[in-house]
Amino acid sequence: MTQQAGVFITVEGIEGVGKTTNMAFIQQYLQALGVDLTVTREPGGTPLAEEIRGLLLNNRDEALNNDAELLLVFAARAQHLGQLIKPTLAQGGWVLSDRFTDATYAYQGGGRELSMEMIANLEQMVQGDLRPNLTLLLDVPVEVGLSRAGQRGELDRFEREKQAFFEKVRHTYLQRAQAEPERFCVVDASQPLAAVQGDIEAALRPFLVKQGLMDG
Ligand code: Z5A
Repeated sequence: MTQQAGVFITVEGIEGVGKTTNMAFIQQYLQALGVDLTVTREPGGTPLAEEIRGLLLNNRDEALNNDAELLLVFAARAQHLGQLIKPTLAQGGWVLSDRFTDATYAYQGGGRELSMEMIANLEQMVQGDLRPNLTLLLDVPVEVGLSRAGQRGELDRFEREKQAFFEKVRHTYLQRAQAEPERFCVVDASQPLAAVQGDIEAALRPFLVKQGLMDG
């Protein structure tokens, strides 16, 4: 658990799970309770980190080396932490981020099969002891996520991966949620949107009670 003054919430899941849709719902829900909220995303969140996001997501002729991909993810994160996340938390603000380091374990560790130990070392180097206070993992079977994501326009570099890649990503996310049940809430995001949002609200409530924002 982090020692910062503010609160750090992350939303995770495979492509097409509905993160963008539900981030907006969570934002409205928290702001209605009077939370001073900063909403951000990874990779990205600052102008420079958004440039690194472009390097990670855009398709190009030269293949991106897996180690280079991992280091770019953490370079963007170091910038995001230094410029936005840490200063906001230090001032007692709340940060809601669309993805964070669980995505690195899932995509680079699970999907690309890079060493989890190497990721843990980079996590410690870049973040120190800072970890999210709450992580909402939106979970759907891979076929559902890919079919939802496939209805959008051109596919980015990750979206071009095959189903087996996303099965490993999903499996790693679920393993991490099982290993840290006090931090993670897993929501079945294959349900109709209203039911997903009902479950998100139910997952947030005990956390908000603990933060003193709601009565138990
Ligand atoms: N990445 C990485 O490799 N390592 C890292 O450390 C980090 C990231 C941090 C960018 O992420 C990429 O970066 C990501 C991993 C990698 N891979 N990809 N691709 P991203 O978060 O920007 O990209 P994304 O995963 O594709 O997210 P997205 O585009 O924002 O999709 P989404 O937020 O999960 O879904 P959505 O846009 O909200 O919903 C998709 C569609 O489904 C849309 O039409 C909705 O209306 C619909 N939808 C949503 N919920 C429902 C329900 N419940 N029922 C029916 N339809 C629904």
